[in-house]
Amino acid sequence: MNADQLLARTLLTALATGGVEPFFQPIVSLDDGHVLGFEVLARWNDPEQGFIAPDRFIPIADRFGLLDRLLDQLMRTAFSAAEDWPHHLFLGFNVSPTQLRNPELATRIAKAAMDSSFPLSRVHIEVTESGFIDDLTQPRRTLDRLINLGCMIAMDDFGTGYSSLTWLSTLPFSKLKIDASFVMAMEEHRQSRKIVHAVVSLGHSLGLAVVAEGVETPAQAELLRTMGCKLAQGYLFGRPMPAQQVPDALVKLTSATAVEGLLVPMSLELRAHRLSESYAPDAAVAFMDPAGTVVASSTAFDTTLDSNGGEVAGRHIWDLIGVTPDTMAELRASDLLDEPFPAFDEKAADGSVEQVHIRPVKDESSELVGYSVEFGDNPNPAGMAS
Ligand code: G
Ligand code: G
Ligand code: MN
Repeated sequence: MNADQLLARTLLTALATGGVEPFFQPIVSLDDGHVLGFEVLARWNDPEQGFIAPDRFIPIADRFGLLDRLLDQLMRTAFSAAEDWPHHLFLGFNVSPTQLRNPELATRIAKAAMDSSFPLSRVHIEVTESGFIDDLTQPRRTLDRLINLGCMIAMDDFGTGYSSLTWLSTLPFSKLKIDASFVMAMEEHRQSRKIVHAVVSLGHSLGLAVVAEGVETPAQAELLRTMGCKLAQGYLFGRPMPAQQVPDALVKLTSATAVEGLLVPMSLELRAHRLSESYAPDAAVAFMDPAGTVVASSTAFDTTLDSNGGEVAGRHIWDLIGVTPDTMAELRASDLLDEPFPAFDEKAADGSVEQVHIRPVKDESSELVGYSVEFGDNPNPAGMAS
């Protein structure tokens, strides 16, 4: 018996004795960070061999025909664990293309859900386009049956397979998951950014929900949001976790501060960072959020206000220069009327008098994200054509 056969045999035993456990990774809304559901991922901790990576045992399970048992086991455990979780959450299960050829698959899934009284409308099926399949007749039939039962079908790892577009046009998907490799390369590589953007648009134009996988940084989340991507999954929001940790994670991910920490202030900071690159290095400029809190400032800005160069980020603008909290409303009004907010004079720390310009900063969809505050006489600095 070779190593693979041995592993398959150990896996078979593990499946019978509950040695393979479902882990849950949150899938969140990029609009507000709320959890919409979880992807269920198999984790195998063997008493003798320790943790065995899915990348090792999934292909073996596939080759030895054990994936249906694995799915059955994961579903039953996951449905039972999810009994007390909020009832709007979906669970997404991975199904390999070979499993779709099995005419019994839909029945087995329906039975597992019904035995646990878990609504099939909360069952999502993620199909990886991992192998070449020439005949899509039975896969299509299986997916149609699952849809009739109320399940939602997702195309997993989009962009990495052999014939993504053929699959997309032939099989009844309603969700598309962009492969993590594109998302992770997005900040570094323009090409990946363009691919992700194009895939988001493609998905939406086909009426599909689009999920970005592998989101690890707030900057990636922000980029995805500006691209119109509404759903995301990745370490930034949560790693795959055992069922016991899910209730706590739901509380954390739902609390307003967590959501802000993940998405909102970073978005302006990132924007401020980008904008500041379009200014001269010695420009005295700061960025504040729509409520008047400074989120970023240049060194020149800090020293103009305070010759010691004390940090101003985090402070209210009215504590720093001669405006009042009411100024925020005036700023909003002049923006609505499309009128520039009048420049005013401000006494600098060194005693000189300089003009201050406050201008709105907009995102790609013309939403107000904050204001720039700049010392100097330049009424129209480069890079402010936001
Ligand atoms: O966490 P991650 O290392 O779980 O998973 C690695 C790979 O294994 C991924 O491609 C994932 O889709 C796959 N995988 C994880 N769990 C399952 C499962 O239950 N069934 C199938 N078919 N694939 C799985
Ligand atoms: O192939 P599929 O998309 O089903 O697999 C999901 C895989 O991606 C799992 O192995 C999961 O552990 C992994 N994963 C999920 N989020 C992240 C992430 O933010 N970064 C990395 N590197 N992997 C992730
Ligand atoms: Mn998946």
